[in-house]
Amino acid sequence: MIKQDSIILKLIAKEKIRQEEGLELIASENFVSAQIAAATGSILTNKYAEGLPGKRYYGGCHIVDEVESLAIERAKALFNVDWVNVQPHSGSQANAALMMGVLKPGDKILGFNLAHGGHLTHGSPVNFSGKLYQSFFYGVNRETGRVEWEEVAQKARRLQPVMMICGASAYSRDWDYVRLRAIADEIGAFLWADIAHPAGLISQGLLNNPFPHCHFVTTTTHKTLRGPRGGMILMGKDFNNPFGKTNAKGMVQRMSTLLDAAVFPGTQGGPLVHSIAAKAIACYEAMTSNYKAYAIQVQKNATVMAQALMDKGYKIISDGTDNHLLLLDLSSKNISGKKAEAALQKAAITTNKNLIPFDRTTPQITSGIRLGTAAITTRGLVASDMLLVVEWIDRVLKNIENESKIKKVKEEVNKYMSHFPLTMVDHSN
Ligand code: DSN
Repeated sequence: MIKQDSIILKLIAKEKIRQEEGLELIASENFVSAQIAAATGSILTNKYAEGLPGKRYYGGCHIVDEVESLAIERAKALFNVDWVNVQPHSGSQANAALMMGVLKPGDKILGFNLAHGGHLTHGSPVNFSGKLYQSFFYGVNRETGRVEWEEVAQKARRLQPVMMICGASAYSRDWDYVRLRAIADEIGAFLWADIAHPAGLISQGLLNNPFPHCHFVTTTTHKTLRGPRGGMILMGKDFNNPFGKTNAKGMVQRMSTLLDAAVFPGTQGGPLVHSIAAKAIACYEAMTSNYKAYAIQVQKNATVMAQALMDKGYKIISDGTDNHLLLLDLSSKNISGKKAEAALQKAAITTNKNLIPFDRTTPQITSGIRLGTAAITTRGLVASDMLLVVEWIDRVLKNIENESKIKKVKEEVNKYMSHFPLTMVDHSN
């Protein structure tokens, strides 16, 4: 008989309390439904299933074939696309496979600067993407805090990258995929959108749709999409996704063979079937009216939170948000992101320190914090609650050295969140 690992079980129980009692504002986190948690913790984790449905390298895959086929079909229906690979273990793995499938080592890529809100896997020199490929970056305009498309066009013309990348981890504005595609076509580049953060909002038509314009799209499944930790690679419909100027019918199918091979055996071994099952459930949930209402509320909550912070005199990069997140610039308050994150954590408000564009500090210190509404909206908080959340943030930041005032905020947060128990989070219907 296997002895229970009481140490880890206790730690899980403690973490549950931390999640339940606190205010989760990390923009990339969310709370999954009971059925997604059950699938993630299911016996499907026991199965090896290298290959694709119907084409496996192991026996006994007939049931997991059904699981993966369902995940693929649901993801295709949710995003209205032609092709999906649901096997990437994470967003980074999806991006690694995509780049391996499309690029040769040494090819030029043009992505959004990590220091302005981009992602490590879009060419950062400390990441495989900046080591294997020649990476160049565009950023935001210093005055507007937004990506200016003409600046991107000028860079793209000068650098002639093989692939242009759009998408971000800490950028609160929408992307002009039509404009970016026109730039890509002008220089004969591929266009790739990484929608890891706003995927859930995009799936509900609340932000611009990348699929008709981008050759490739990658995403995670655990942020606004509210599924298990994991990634996917997708391609839009062939008829309006014509791969450069050739308008070649069948290109999606040809590229899909390359990309499937880039996932396995290119960059991964056996897929995580338990996670794929949970992705299937996430896509199912995301096609309900309940999820649509949730996504609308996420966006509304972020807009209200940004405005409430600005009303209290805080600077938000780009002066607002289109999506689920915002970047709070604390440079004029003389508080580092590191210090703000630590003080807020003492009040059970979880955030992450974040570089702001043109930051004068380092990624370990930073001049900002990133805030997101995906998780608190799942807990049930609505627009009027955002005023309270901002009040708490303001009180902590104004009393950053005052332990007793911060403790008082923590008590209020804990009490308030007890009305929104995690066990009540039910995404069904
Ligand atoms: N670490 C993720 C985020 O917080 O946005 C991106 O990979």
